[in-house]
This record gives sequence, C-alpha cells and structure tokens, in this order.
Amino acid sequence: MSSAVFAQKNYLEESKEAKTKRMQWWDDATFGMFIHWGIYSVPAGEYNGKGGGAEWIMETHKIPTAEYEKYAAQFNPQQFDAKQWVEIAKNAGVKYIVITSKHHDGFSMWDSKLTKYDIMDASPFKRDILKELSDACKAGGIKFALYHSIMDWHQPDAMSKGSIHQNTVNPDFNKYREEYLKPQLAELIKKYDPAILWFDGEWIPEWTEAQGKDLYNYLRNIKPSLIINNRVGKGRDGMQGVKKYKDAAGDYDTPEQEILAGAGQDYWESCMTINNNWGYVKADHNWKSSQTLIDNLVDITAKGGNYLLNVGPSPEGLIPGPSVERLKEMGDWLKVNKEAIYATKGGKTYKEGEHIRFTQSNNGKFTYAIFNKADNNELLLKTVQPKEGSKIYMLGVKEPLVWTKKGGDVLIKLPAELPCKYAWTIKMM
Ligand code: FHN
Repeated sequence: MSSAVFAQKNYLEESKEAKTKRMQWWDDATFGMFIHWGIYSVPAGEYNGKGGGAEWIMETHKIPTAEYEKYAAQFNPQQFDAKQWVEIAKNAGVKYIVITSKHHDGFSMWDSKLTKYDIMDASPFKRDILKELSDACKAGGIKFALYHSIMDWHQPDAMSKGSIHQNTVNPDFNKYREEYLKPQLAELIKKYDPAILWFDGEWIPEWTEAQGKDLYNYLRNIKPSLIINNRVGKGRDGMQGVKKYKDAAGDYDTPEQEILAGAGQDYWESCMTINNNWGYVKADHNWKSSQTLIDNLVDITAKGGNYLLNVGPSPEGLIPGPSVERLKEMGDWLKVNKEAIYATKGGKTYKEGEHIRFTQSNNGKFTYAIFNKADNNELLLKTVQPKEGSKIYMLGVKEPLVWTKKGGDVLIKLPAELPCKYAWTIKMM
C-alpha cells in the first residue's frame, strides 16, 4: 500500500505579502526578553576557582563531558516561578520571551523523549520548565519563543572528529541532524507551540546553508506561521548578523551586541545583554543603566529594528534583582511613551544630532520626536517639523506645547513638569 506522502510546501518561495502578514505581530512587538538559563547557571561563571565562561563554561575550561554532566544533578531551581517571570516581562513592556530550550552544552530544558539528558531525567528538579513558562506566557498574553543551538557539545554525533566534545569514534552529523536535531524541534513545536525559533551555533563546519534551508522548510511545514531567524542557515555575516546574500535562509537579521545603521534594512532584531554575560555569572555586577537601555530601545526602534534584551536567571530560578529593577524602569517609561515605540516604523530621518530619534505611526499620520536631552527647557527641531498651524503634544502631558518658527527651524517650549524620566516624546502631524 503506497504511504501517504504529504505535499511539502516550499516556504522559501513565500510571497512578500505573505511574509509581511506573518511578521506583522513581531514587527509591531518591537521589544522582547531573551532568557539564557541552563545547568551552566550552577557554576555561575567560575570553575576550579577560575572565572570565565557563563553559558560557555564547559568549553572555556575544557570541562570533560562526564564532569560537566554533574551540574545537571545540582540544578534544582526551587524558586523558579514562571508566572512571576511573565509578570516581570509584562511590567517591562516586553511582548515576547525567547528562552534557551537547548544551548551549546546540549542540555534539554524540557521533558524530551529524545534524551535522558534533560530536566526531567537528569536533574532533581523534575519539572518541565518550558511547559510552565509557555503556559504562563499564554495566560499573560506574551508570545512564547525558543532559542535552540544547532551546535551540541553532548550529542555523540554532533561534534566533528578532533573536537574536545567528540563523544564517539566516527561521528555521523547527518544522523544527529535527522534523528535528533529535527525530531527534537518537532517535539518542541508540538508541545510548546513557540511563535519564533531562534537558532544559534550554526557556525560549525558541519552545518551548511542547504541544511539550513531544508530545516527552515521542514519547520514551516510543521507550523506555517512560525518565524525563524537567519541563524538557521549560514547566511549571517558574523556578529553584525545581517544576511550575506539575499536568499539566505531565515526571516530576520540578528545583530548581536550592536545596533545596525537602519535605513532600508529588512527585518532585524538586535540582541544584547543587560550586564556583561548571557548566562548567570555571580561575579558580574556590570549592569547597563536604565538610561542606556531606554536609549537603545529608542535608537533601535527609530532604525526599524526590534530589541531583544537578555536576562540570565540564577541557579535558584530567580531573575537577578538589578535586571528586574531596570526592566521595571523600562516598563514605566513605555507606559508613557508606548505610542512612539510599538507598531511604529523608523522615522523619516531617524538621526538628528545625538539626542533625538524619530519614529512614525504605521499609517504615517504621526511623527514622534524622542529626545533624551534638551537645552534651557527648549527643543530645537531642524529636519523633521510639525505641519504649519498644527498642534503638538508631549506624550504624557495633556496640554499642547507652545512652538515657534526660528529661521528654518522649530523651537518647542517644554512643559514645566516632564511626565517621566530618561527620554520624552513630542507627537506631531
Ligand atoms: O555562543 C552564543 C552565546 O552563548 C549566546 O547564546 C549568544 C546570544 O545570541 N549567541 C552566541 C554568540 O554569538
């Protein structure tokens, strides 16, 4: 009897209109929270008294697999509360959460049928973290998404000959890809329905653009609405994260720890740490200021990108206090200025001096001038100005602002009392 062969759709040939429709929620969301959490939080950036590594600690200190596996037996985050994490994200104004399902160390943070090296079988915690968090995201109205590493330092066939993580005599990468990587991803989609799959670790020599294109299509045929980043293939140009060639696999560019120049870029998302590390490091006290984090959000939005800001929870299951404080301040700022950030596009001229950025409502009706510094309680606008005779407002302030023409520029008198800290938004037509 012939087996039913389901017609595989070729999503690599998706129309621009279909992609725009599929990406619309992501484009409007603008602000996401990255979570790097795994058994690497147990050593917390220190091994045998030496610092360095965070989520890379196994590689940084060349820890043998059998020794590293012991961290799984110590991973017991009893203070983990998914509802609390979602509350922190909502209070920050975050619209989607991307958490590591499996980082390079190969440990699966969910109950996987494909391995015993997972949260249910190898740790005393024995709770399905991804299930708890995906349920909490759904209840909280936040999109749930997953980071998944193609590189895997634990799976026998995943690392090439000569790698310190080579765990078998003749590694067969095709076997790893077809009998482990792809089935685990299908399992993750079926169990947790992620809105995005955020790939990483694609730089290994065994991975190719052709495999990336095949994986992209395989996943989109399982979940057509899935959004997949450009690290699914080999088209990313280093940490700048942009596509090296037009038809590279993946839906958006992924600059890391940097902000693109914007202007004409397609879909892109800048991922950044909130301190100096992705994974938890107990000695890392270098948190970025709320001013810097809000300036980054404004700058990225004005250039048409998304901001994926990372937290690294502790081995106890807590998002570090300084991260929570800064995320709350970003949320307070967004409560006043959200109209200039969500569902907007980059402004006509997004850069006018160091202290002003412009965004526009998606329908182009309103322009927003977001600034973080003004002289003598006045703001001078040069290249982007309000229409003659129109009223202009500051978001969070009821009364219209007084503005006058000064030569070819516009001078705006700021209200005596500003509605928030860090940066302010002028709304004009
Ligand atoms: O090697 C990873 C690193 O651990 C971290 O996950 C970042 C976040 O995007 N990506 C890779 C480094 O580029």
